[in-house]
Amino acid sequence: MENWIASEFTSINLKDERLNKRAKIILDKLGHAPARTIPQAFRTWKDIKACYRFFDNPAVTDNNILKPHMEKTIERIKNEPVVLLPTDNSILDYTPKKAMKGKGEVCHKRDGIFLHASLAVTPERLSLGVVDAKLWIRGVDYISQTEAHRDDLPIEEKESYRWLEGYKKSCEIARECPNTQIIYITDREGDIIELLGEAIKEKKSGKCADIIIRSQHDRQLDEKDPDGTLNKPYKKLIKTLKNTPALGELEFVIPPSQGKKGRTVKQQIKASSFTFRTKKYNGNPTCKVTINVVMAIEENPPAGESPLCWIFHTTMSINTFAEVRKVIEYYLCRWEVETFFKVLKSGYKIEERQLESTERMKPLIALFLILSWRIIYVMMLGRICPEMSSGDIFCEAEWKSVYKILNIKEKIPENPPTLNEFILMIAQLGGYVGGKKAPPPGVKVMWRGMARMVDFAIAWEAFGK
Ligand SMILES: [Mn+2]
Repeated sequence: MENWIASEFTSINLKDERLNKRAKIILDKLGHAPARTIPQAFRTWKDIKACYRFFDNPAVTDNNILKPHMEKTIERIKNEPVVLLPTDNSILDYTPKKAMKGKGEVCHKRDGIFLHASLAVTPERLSLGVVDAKLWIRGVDYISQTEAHRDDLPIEEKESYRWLEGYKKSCEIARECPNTQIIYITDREGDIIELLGEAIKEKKSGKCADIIIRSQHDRQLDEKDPDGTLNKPYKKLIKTLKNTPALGELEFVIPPSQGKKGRTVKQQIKASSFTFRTKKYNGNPTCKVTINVVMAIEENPPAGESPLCWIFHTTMSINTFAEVRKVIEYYLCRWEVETFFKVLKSGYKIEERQLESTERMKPLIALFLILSWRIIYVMMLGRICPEMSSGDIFCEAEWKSVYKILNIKEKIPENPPTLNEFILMIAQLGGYVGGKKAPPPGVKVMWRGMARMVDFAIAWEAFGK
């Protein structure tokens, strides 16, 4: 078994020592076989049956599986001065799995499970682990409700409450890690007035998580508009922000994609504090929320291009250009949670897997969340700590077998290669063609390479060195 699994699962408690042991074996086996089904991964009928029985056990829940990993993640967070918690929602579509019980609607005519997860990431984009993961199924009454009815529900009963729960969890982590600044990050879906209000309230009461939320709504400000009309007497956020003087400029290059040429983008950076007037705030009419807002806007896009514009709500300070730039840079790390979902779906093929019911799927998905994190973690660690020894991350059978396969005529060195060298070797096994100008290996070659590495390591252990 790989070392990291034993250490990641030290505190696992499924109320039965045999189940604890089985959890480690299953994680190890599944990790070895990114695209293989359970029967392919376990080979013998006895092991396959033991695996299915494991997921049948009521003590085996997604929360119990994730708990030890989350505890380890908290330990890793404590060593960092700043940790970002990008959060997102993802659809696990099980429509073709007709026999799977307990599914719910995920979008029009499709059914499956929703996953709402927060990943812990450093500003250098090293992913530390999963700190929050909710696997949930939409109730049947949702479909019969009208949109107006859903709008009127108290926030606790809305589906969007998950974004608020994620923030509350981030605050708990912030209090558990007193020396780390924790920042909760969401895309436009998190632009919910109750969430902004909650973050402001928490900020006043002491140690909590900060937020960076991409804005979705052109909110009404608590300022009379001299050009306003009887129906629209108040100023609006976007127009007012546009008229704010710029603090500075950001320049970057967007690479070409989907038939579009790449181009250089110049954005003006603006920031100010605003008070929003809200129509509804958890049942209270016209409540006011004051929060910092950052805008990055392309004022002169090339002809035919629509201007690139981002607006963020944040509790972080925005007094200087450097501080504002940090808000934008941190937001861009949100991409890591997308990568994480990509590994889960394309790498570990989570939507192609099937157990009897969604209740049994949940702990299986939880195991794959841990494995998906691991791939991203190792890949980024190689970029951030290139000189670290690969022996700290990989076992002897792994690094030695890979070295030998790629350098068939050479003698295996006494000391393991550096992590960076070794990651390039794994990537090579996954089909990566390096070279001076090549970008560093991505997740796809990594999961392919790691799957092959594990097979070599097994052979290495079995057939001698
Ligand atoms: Mn989203």
